Amino acid sequence: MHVTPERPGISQVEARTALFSLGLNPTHIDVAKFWSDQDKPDDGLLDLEGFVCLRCTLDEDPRQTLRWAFNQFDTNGDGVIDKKELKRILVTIYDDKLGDLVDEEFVDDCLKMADVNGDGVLQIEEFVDMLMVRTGKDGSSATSSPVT
Ligand SMILES: [Ca+2]
Ligand SMILES: [Ca+2]
Repeated sequence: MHVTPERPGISQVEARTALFSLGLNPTHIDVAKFWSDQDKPDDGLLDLEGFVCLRCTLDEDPRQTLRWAFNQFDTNGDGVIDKKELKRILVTIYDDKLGDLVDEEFVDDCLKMADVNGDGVLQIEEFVDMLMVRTGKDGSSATSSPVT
């Protein structure tokens, strides 16, 4: 599954299939409940952010989910998140469709903060650490080993 700007979301059936392929085993009821929690009609489509949330609710290891999300956001598949891809992530996180908050400067600042090795793009570890800190699930130092 790959959500792209041309394809804004996935259906319940696709979400369940995608979760199976990721090694999870959600029931119809789990997925349907998530849909109703999100206030979506049964045939409504889930966007990428919603799917990441759905995965998080079913998965006990958020780092695994974030690694998976990294691959979804790496839309050109070069194995790193560049500035353009990061901008899309930030717009999603802050739900900033109007672009009031997420401007070039904001993206630059976030990139600078997260880009630990200074090569101008985000490697998977930098991406995971950035979001772990941002979501408050792991406030520990970015250089320590994962908290279990
Ligand atoms: Ca990329
Ligand atoms: Ca980097």
